[in-house]
Amino acid sequence: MAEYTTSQLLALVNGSQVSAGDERVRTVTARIVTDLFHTIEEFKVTPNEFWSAMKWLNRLGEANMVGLITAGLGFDRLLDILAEEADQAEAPEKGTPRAIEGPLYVAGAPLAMREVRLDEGNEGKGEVLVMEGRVLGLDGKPVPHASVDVWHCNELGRYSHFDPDQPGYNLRRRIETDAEGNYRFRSFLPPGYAIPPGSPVSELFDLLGRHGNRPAHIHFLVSGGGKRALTTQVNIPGDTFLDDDFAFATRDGLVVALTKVESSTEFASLGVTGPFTHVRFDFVLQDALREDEMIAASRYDTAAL
Ligand code: MBD
Ligand code: FE
Repeated sequence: MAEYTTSQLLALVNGSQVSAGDERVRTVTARIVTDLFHTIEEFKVTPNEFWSAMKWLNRLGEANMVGLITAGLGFDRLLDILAEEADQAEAPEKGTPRAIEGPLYVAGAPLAMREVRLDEGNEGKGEVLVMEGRVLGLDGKPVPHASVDVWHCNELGRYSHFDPDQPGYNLRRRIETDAEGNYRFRSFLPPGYAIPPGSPVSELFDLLGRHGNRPAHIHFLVSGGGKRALTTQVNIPGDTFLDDDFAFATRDGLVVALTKVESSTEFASLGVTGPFTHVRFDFVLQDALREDEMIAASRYDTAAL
């Protein structure tokens, strides 16, 4: 039995120990708990407010939306900025900029050699896009048989796997480049993304007075040749949210140039007959500093547990 002041309670929470535990986990947890104690005290957070927040956290997890709020509160971009700062000394030479993975990647998409119709089953859903280019090293040499994993949202801004109305791996493919590092695919110009209305994430965004829009983008996970695997996104120019992305994920150098083509026989193998939009984009991979950097894996696959 004991009576505690708030600071005595905090010391007990952070100091109780029956075994060594993990030093790093202890230290970081102690800091977070301390900051929260202080926030609750300083702002006189009421029990109702506190339990509303806890209820919200549970709903967030139930909705599998933790990865959406981390993006919206800037954590995903923060980790990228910190990774690049840490990189600065060891690998000052830069390839294609990285961009956040986001919460909507799914591993194991169907594999195609050199080219693919990413829009299979989505014909007529938007402006026809042909995107092509090469995977290169920093030395400008192609990376033969590189892997280009590509995914984007459907015409309603939703991603397969997370949207029950789409077939598995809709708008998700993996392309193996040819011996010269070439890839190409046909799809359609996707719209932007908006956080689902009526979700725990949109509730918080409403209370913060923020919008939940992302500009139109296409995701990539590129790897091969013993280079550092690259997670990135390209943006489609002209979008109103290009410099106002709720996930703070857009970057210079990742806005592609669109070329309108009236007719061409060059992409007959992709079923392109009428007018289409052409995009050329080369992915430049940096040298890997460590072996684990070569592995193309989603952030959740890489995470422990
Ligand atoms: C997306 O489509 C996305 O790319 C990110 C980073 C966050 C939410 C939705
Ligand atoms: Fe996305």
